[in-house]
Amino acid sequence: MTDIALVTGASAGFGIAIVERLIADGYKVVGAARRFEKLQELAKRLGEDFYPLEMDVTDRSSVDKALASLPTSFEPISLLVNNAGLALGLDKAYEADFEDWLTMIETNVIGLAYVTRKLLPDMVKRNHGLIVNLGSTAGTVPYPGANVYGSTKAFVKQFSLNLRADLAGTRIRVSNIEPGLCEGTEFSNVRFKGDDERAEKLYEGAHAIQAKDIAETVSWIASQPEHVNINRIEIMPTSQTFGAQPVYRDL
Ligand code: 8X3
Repeated sequence: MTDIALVTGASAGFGIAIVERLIADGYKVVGAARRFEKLQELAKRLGEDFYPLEMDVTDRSSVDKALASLPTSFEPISLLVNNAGLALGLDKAYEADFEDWLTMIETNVIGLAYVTRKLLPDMVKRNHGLIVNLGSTAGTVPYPGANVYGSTKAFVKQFSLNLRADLAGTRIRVSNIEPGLCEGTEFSNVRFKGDDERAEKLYEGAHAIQAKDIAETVSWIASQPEHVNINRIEIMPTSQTFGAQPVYRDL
């Protein structure tokens, strides 16, 4: 039987690349996102192995309604890719927009937790399933301006590991992919609120990770035999490394 995947945030960047890769791997894929027109464009291109699902992960009733509306040919979900997420702003905590913080928490933390909580019981009942979360190096490495964004990704990392603890004795697997600098997505355009020039500058000469690299990683995780669980994968472009910890003297 063909396994069915659900990818959140499927209307852009990583989401599209992951959907395309999973279909190429033989999955039937439900692509969920708020922007239904974008999903419909994808559906035209991807054909009958793709099901476009209008769903806002930050709105629990939208998630309930969307999941309840899935046709039987796109159930049950065996692979959940929690890709929906965003960064907003790079301002210091004492200057950042609190609404941005709420949006990040609602999407990256509450949305991810809710979709997971909705789909997990059925996976446990069938004793079959894989959840792949999209974390970030920002969930481990602090940097100026990452304040709430990095903290939401730290949640995603620890939630992934804690799910593993709860799923002991089952065949359900959970992985967290933690990318560093990635380009070719809307990530920085969203973070910098439409300042596309600033977003573009960030990637100049950086040879950053591409969406297809992340899709490849999801595909590799999903292709592991059922006795293998990849807990975490941290991926950076070769051009990105770590810096010294600054010390400001005589403050
Ligand atoms: C994306 C990586 O460095 O912009 O999560 O936080 S970074």
